Amino acid sequence: MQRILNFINGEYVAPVSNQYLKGFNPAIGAVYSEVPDSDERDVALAVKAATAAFEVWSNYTQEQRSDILLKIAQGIENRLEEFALAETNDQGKPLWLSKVMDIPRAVSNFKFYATTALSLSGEFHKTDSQIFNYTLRSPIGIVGCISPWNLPLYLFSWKITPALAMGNCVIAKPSEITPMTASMLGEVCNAAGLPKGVLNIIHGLGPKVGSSITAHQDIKAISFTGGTKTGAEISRIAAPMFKKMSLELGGKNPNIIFDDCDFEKTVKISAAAAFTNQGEICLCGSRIFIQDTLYERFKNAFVEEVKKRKVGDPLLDTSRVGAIVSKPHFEKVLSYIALAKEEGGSIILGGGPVEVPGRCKDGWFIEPTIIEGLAYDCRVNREEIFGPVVTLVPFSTEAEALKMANSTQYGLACTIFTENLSKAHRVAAKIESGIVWINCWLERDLRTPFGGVKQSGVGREGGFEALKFFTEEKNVCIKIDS
Ligand code: TXE
Repeated sequence: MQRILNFINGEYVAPVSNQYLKGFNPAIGAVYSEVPDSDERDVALAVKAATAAFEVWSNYTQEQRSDILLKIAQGIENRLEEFALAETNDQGKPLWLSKVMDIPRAVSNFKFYATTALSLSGEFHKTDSQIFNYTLRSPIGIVGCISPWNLPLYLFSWKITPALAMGNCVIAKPSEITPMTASMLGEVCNAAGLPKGVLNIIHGLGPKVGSSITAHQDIKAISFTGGTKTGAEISRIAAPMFKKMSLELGGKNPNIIFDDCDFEKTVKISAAAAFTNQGEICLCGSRIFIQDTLYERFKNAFVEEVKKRKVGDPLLDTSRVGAIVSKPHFEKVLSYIALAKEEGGSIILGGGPVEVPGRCKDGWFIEPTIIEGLAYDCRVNREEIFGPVVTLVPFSTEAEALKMANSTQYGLACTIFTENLSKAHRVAAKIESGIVWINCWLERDLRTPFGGVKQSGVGREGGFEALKFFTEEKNVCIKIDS
């Protein structure tokens, strides 16, 4: 049984409560770790450490901070296999995916912000020959970073690295469902020379210790990724305290396929967009809209392509779909498949749990599921399922596709497949989302603004956006007497 501890002031310490939550390995459906059940007392200790550290860290030069972040990146890279296995055991995703996506991206996040921070410049405006304006940018102070269970270290690092790069101290809370790799990061930070108290990692329940972070008066900004409902709860506490907030929330992303698409490529990319990471990525294309002239051909080819995505033991390289992250989420996803039948849908592939033999016989696995025959505005097509479940909906005109695609409360990402450039740009401009991929999916340039509209979030991460979020800007105007 692995006991996880909080990482406060550069040391691994037990929660003040000395109480622990059960940590599960979803592939075997069994408890394998203990997770601190922290509360506001642990937050208070972390804030004390962060306050003392801020004076030191904020006075490091940008280059000194960047050097340490680059050492942390190298430290993770040196232990990539170990981090990847820990991620898979905690989250249930295939090990090969942890190795090629999650952990390498965490390394890239540290490298990217370590280097991008070196080129963030201020502004200068010359009003006239005697009046000049320049901006000064300073760290906010102590910030809170709260991250989810689907891409644990990938998103944990995506939040803390811009904050650290700009001289802030961080109180970070990973999901209690997938705490392992965040916990391991503490020792890498110590080895890299990150001063103690700069990064504090606290584990525990969202409504308990997560809300204590949100509510703490000395924590001046909150960066959150998770469910829309949780985002609203965080806002309810933080908004009246005038805290800066970056909220990356849910999605119900449309994948719009026109009959003039590159067919083979579209089928393959649509399958990846639907089922990568068991469909547990906020950017997954879970509502597939196909032009009616292509519908039957696409449906048949898509089913055949998805059949290749074998569900299995995440430790096996042959497994394309791993375990669902938790029993409650497993049941939530199955409940939506049941709802789809009630709403008149037809299950054309999958539709239930999978018995994986051997060590995974008690694990939580669901077949990649494809549903057709649902109204575009039914609950299954409006609500975020966040699992290996997609729907197919035909459309006839571009206008109808846009109407259906834009019909949900979400607006995070969209994929469009067409070889007609004018149509691609026209549809991209009219889609209500923060991110649009044309003839591709999940191609990521970390310099680009990342985030959604409507109930998919507030603000943008990525590039200079994230660095500016974690700083305050001051304009200084000087008049020189003639
Ligand atoms: O997320 P939660 P969950 C969606 C997906 C999923 C749903 C809920 O639909 O089914 O959100 O997933 C912490 N104050 N996404 O329950 O609850 C919590 O401990 C402060 C999309 O995992 O939002 C965890 O660290 N913190 C998303 C983090 O918030 C609170 C990825 C996320 O947990 C809190 C994951 C509170 N009151 C889920 N309640 C994406 N956009 O990628 C919880 N937390």
